[in-house]
Amino acid sequence: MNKTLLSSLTAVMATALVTGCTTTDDSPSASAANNEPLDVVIRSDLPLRQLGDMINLSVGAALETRHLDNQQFRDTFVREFSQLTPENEMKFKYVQPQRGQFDFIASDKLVEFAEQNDMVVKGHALVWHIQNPEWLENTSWSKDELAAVLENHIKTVVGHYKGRVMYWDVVNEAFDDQGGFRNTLWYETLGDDYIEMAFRWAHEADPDAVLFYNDYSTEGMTAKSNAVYRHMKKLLDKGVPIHGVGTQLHLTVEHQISDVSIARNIERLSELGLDTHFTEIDVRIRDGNGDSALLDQANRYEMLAKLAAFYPEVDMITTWGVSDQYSWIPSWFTGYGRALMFDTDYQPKPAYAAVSNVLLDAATGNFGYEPATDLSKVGRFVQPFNAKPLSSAKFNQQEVVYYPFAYNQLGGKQQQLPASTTTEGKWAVGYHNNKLIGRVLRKDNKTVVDHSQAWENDNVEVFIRVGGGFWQFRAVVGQDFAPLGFPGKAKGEWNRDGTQFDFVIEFDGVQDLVGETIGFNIALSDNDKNTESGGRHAQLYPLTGTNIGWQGEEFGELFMNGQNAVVASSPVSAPAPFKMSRLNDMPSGAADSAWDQGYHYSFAFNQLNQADMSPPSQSDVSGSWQVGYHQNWLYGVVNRNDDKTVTNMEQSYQNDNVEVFVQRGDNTMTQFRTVVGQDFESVHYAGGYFAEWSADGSQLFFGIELDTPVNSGEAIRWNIALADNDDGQGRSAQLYPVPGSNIAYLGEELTKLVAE
Ligand code: 9MR
Repeated sequence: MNKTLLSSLTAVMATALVTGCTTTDDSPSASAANNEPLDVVIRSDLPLRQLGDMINLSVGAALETRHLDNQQFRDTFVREFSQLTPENEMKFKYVQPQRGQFDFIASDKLVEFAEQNDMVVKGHALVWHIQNPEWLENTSWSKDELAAVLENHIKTVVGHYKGRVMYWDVVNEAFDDQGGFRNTLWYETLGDDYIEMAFRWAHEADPDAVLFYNDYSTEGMTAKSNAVYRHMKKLLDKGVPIHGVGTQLHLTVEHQISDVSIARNIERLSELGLDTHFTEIDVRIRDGNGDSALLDQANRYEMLAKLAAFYPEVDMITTWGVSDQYSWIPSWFTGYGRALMFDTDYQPKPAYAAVSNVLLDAATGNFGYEPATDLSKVGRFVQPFNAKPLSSAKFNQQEVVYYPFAYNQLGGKQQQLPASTTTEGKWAVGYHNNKLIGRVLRKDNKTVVDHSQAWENDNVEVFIRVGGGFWQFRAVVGQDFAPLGFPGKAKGEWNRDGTQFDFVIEFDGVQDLVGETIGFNIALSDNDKNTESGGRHAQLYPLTGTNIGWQGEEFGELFMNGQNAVVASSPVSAPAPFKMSRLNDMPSGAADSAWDQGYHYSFAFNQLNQADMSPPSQSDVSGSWQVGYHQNWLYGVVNRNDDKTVTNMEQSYQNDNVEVFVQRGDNTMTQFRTVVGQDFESVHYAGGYFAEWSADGSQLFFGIELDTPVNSGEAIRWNIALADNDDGQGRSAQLYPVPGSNIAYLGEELTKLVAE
């Protein structure tokens, strides 16, 4: 490579890195939402409640009376918030501890406190399946008796606060995650009519009260939010007095929820005349995660504040607590905490700054945000791999995320992992300033390094694409990267037995990689033949594809997580999609020979372990999947290896199961679940569906009917997961074909399946 070309490549690369111009986004609004660096300096002197008042937004928090004894808590709450939700003390168990005996002592205190401090109150919650008194739970009620109990409860409580409590969560969490009615004490005896009755009785008791349905996992377009939408529409058509839907938003920092999905849900509820409230916001952080997690958290808060500021239909947002000193999170989610906007010393966190700045901009006419309206604009169908910031220029395995080598791109249609005895491995990349610092861990029963063609030897290859250029770095086992025309520095080093490879790629002309999303891929090659008698049988990548990384194609993405870093709002590289093959007939089952011709893919990423997504050992649990289509049906096969099958958990998702996520065109996403040995659970879905397991649970054959025939070349949004529970406690693994944060059930992080 000549010198001029070399320096111009450096320039291309440097510009791309410095300006972030590696993205092409035809939707400016989407990039305004996600792409600007986060501002953690609080720009306004005004507290949140005043900023909120300027745009007709109530900003509130949940609390208990005991918290008010703490001066710091009380000062912060009164200064910053204009809305109060009783976290527990208005629930059935507390206001009617004995049948017919109401106790309003605690809840009265909260309502009086709100009145003294000019706050609006949202009563929470009239009807729920949790926190009910024993007398209610332990009696077997007739339908009429239970209806009378509920009517008396609602009318007494709402009547007691008539004119003082303006908003009510009338019914809480009435749907399950699949979109069916949750089987609760209310539903068991009263059927779904209790929802309608509850709203009517609340309205009779206070015709001026604003009445809400409240639930979780309903913020975006999900099976559950579909069910809520449908049911609200049905009740409104019957004239039931419902005024809004609350969505709770108990999130984790790992969730990369898109504003687009939330926006669409707000809009469809608005078409029914319903407001949306964000009712129980918190964003929990794993203990031990560093400051960058606070910034990720601030990003989630910022997105919610933007949506609230943008939509007049969102006129109340409530955090589930005030400070990290008092929060339900640590006792409910072991190992998590720090979910709120104030820390345990009542200092505002970056999340506070993010919300304050959004409200300030909205109040002063400097608000450029507009949510994209089209889901297809979010073109990312594999989550970017995460490179975490390293505290020094040394690889530190406590600070990175491990990912598996998941697909054999040399296998043609047999893309699934070969048996673990031939080769397997995992890799992780971090960064420090301008250096990418990575490690590959490799297991291989036979090392071949003396082939005359370097690429036929056992080796590791790293592919990066930045701006206009791409580079391939190759290190044969035992050797450094072969020299190539890379305008920075690259160095690789193997340990003595070839089980560990450490590398550093240093970019010239850039100070710090933080916030960059670059094209990336990495491969582990295996040759098991004797010298010169043949080539590699496996080249394993974290992504499916056709082994054309060396031609600059089929790159994934690597995101430099860290301070102020936000993933580029549209993909910088497009990995190859998964493929479904055309079938001439409906297959007779998992053994049908038609499947031999199809694409086989791995279940490779354990989304339950966000620090090491590589799957457990193949004998513990492993599997492959494939999909074909015939006319308007999708058919699929799953091969499953599992040393222990658990199917007796009460929560069906905690059992060994397979979940399939399908979203076609403008339809909403449907999640299908089949526990090993059983048919798909029933879901709200217009078409047919079935799941059949072999007697030993090692093979699943399934079918899903679509509304119209599949067209060749058509892409559907898709995901599939294999869950494993080994000890009857909780699942140890949930394996997907792509990395992510286990939120496919929210309609998020779906991948792409293209018809051959
Ligand atoms: O934060 C509440 C916690 O103190 C209670 O112990 C718990 C009981 O289940 O309820 C918590 O609040 C819930 C709210 O009422 C409804 N949505 C989910 C909230 C978190 O579980």
